[in-house]
Amino acid sequence: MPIISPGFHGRRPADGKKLPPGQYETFDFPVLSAGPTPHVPQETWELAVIAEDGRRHTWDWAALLKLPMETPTVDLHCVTKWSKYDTEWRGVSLDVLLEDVETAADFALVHSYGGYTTNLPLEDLLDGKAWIVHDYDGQELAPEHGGPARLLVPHLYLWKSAKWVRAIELRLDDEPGFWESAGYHNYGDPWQEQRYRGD
Ligand SMILES: Nc1nc2c(c(=O)[nH]1)N[C@H]1C(S)=C(S)[C@@H](COP(=O)(O)O)O[C@H]1N2
Ligand SMILES: [Mo]
Repeated sequence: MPIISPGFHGRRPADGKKLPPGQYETFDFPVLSAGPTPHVPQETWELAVIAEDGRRHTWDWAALLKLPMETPTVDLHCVTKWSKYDTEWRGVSLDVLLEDVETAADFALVHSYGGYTTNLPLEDLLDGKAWIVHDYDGQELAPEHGGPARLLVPHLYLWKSAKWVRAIELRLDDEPGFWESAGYHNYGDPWQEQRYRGD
């Protein structure tokens, strides 16, 4: 029997950071989409934040670009076990988009062009933990990776980072999204290895 010490998860990324349990490091950028890539021109793109009372706050492409931008460098962890370290993005913090939204909601259901959805607690979108990004590695975000814009929530498994994001619905109750309804974990913390329901 091979001797493997507890907590050994294979190679460590070069900068000495740990990998979450069960993950391996990859250097390419796999594409994982549940359906075809929707074509969303910047000219017709719109992002809506919809409060629980139905009030909509919307941004078109020009309005998005006028907001203060951040350049997060983050690690990505996909439930299919690849992790990609030190990815560089450019986009708007959800703190900025939610600043003027009056809400008593505890949950968010994120909607994408093409019909994909994913849910998470609203607090996981706040306090510098999530962005709407439109630029990856110094280039406009490619359509297969979610361009024109995607949600980026790097502290949760990557299925929560909805590509082609269209709306963030704020809710008083928690409504499971696409993968969450199909048996994935409702929360999806990679450090707790919350891959599937019951983990
Ligand atoms: N709209 C949409 N967003 C999505 C998905 C999808 O199928 N549709 N797949 C999710 C999953 S499971 C993963 S792992 C990541 C993959 O992002 P990537 O293709 O840029 O690597 O996007 C997430 N966001
Ligand atoms: Mo995924």
